Amino acid sequence: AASAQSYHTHAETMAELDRVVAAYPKIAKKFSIGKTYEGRDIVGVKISDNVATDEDEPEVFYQANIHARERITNEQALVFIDTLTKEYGTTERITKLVDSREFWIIPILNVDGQIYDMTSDTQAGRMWRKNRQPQATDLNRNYDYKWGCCGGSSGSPSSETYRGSSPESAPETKAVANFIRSRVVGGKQQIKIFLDIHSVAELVLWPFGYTTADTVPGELSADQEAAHRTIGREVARFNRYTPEQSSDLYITDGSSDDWTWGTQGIFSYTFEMGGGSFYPAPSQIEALTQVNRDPLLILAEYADCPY
Ligand code: 0X9
Ligand code: ZN
Repeated sequence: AASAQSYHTHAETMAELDRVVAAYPKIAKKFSIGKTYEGRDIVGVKISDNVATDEDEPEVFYQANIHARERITNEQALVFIDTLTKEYGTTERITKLVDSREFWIIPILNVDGQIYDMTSDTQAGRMWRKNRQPQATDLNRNYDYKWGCCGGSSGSPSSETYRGSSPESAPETKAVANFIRSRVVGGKQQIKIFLDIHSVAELVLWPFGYTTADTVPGELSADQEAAHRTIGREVARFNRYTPEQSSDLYITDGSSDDWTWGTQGIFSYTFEMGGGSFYPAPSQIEALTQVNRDPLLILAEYADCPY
């Protein structure tokens, strides 16, 4: 079951996804976006009514565990997948969402890093962040928008925020970007909401991270910019995280949400979950994930807002 007594290993996560798609074949289907550096599949679950058909419905994309040690984020994705499938047909709000959206949810994006972090001699984990290329790359600095332009990333492979040798030099970044680009149908991006789930600072962040400017002339309308911020502030009322533009936290270039917002026009957010450390006690999993039940539903509900 998804409400775990302990953190899911990668193998347990894959088994959980298999269980869900076997139990709910009409609304849940596995998909792979490609392979990691070490050759493992990066797997997610699509959830929708008529799940085998690409219907004309607003799409929602949630990714977790881009940073290896941020274990609670995988649990968040699994709990949400469990919620959508288990409550379909019984909770009206969820039935409506599953019927009118296509959800793409990837619980572990940084598969190699997550396995490395968890395959530790001690219970504590290795405090690993990046992927597992020989020049290990911070996937959240490797996206192809303002890459390396402005700060918060490093050109040094030993750095925790190494941006990689070029944009999308990490296979994991390239796979997810290719997948998101593939959702452009008839010239229109079908994904309307993007969320990258991190821990541990209890924040709701929105782009841009590369600049402190709160509007970017020529790229998006003032109305779009305002709606984008308003949605971020609204969901933060439910998880009680602090809402802010990501550059208010610190400058970052090449991050996931800057790319999805800046190049795809997708309303994009980053959550930093709580727990006080990268390895909160397993007994905290339920409470730490429960606070995001409404925020994850609200974001999906906004996928049809007319912007
Ligand atoms: O630095 C990061 O990648 C994120 N914090 S973490 O401690 N989880 O590593 C924050 C990223 C904030 N910036 C953007 N989302 N653009
Ligand atoms: Zn992170």
